Amino acid sequence: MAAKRKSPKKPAPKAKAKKVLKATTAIKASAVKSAKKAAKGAKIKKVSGYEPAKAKPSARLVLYGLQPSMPSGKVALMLAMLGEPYDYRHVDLPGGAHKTPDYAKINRFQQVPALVDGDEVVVQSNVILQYLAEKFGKFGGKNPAERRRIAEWLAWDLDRLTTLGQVRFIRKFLKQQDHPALAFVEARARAALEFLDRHLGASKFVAGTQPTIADIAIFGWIAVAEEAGFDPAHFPNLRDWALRMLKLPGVAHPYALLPMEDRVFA
Ligand SMILES: N[C@@H](CCC(=O)N[C@@H](CS)C(=O)NCC(=O)O)C(=O)O
Repeated sequence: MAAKRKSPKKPAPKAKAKKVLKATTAIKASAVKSAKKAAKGAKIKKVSGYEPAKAKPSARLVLYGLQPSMPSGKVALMLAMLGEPYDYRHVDLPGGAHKTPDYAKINRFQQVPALVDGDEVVVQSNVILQYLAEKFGKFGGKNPAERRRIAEWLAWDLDRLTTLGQVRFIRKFLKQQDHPALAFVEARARAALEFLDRHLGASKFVAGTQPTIADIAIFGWIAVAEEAGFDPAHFPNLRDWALRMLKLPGVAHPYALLPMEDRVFA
């Protein structure tokens, strides 16, 4: 079903601005609600080290990640939408946990996320999404043409929207507002958001009328766009899409999906 097209950059009139503000608050409120729910339902299990070589592979999925990492958040979102139980391993990136030889055995790129499924180890967030979509037969497209369309968006996400993550990294984590790369990546991220906002003015979900892993890959970046310095009020179609996403079972703000410690999601 085609949603009504809206102008992406038009300054919001007074009534509209109020709606935008409300919508943003709704996203945040939903994040808090789902964080509380997650905290109540999940059992905490302390695990030391990374256990890469198990004699008998675990029957449960194991996700290695870090809460502020949106590539990790995408996979957590997918698992939450699938309603799949999994073991979560917090990887202390600031402490250099990803640089240890044990972790390198799990992810040769020494990054988060990584997903272990028995004997299978899958890395690179969008590849993990494709793996899970195939394994569970959900959110991956119904035919080769749909799967290709979704793969195009996954490639675009990594090529263009990831620049939003680079802006966020420079501003929020490096705290370097005069970093020499900032203007370049910021212009790319803004162009990507404007493009996506125009697209979502005419499409209910990213790759068509149904939610897919294309939406799941993109959602996390949009949820933290403010942390990169982008005002959600400038992207009304994106905001409406995010609210549509939040109505789907399992969807929550990425910060609400992953804790800062190991956990068992039953
Ligand atoms: N293309 C990778 C990017 C993963 C990535 O950039 N992970 C970051 C955290 S958000 C990381 O592990 N950084 C540590 C490093 O690269 O040394 C994916 O989508 O999985």
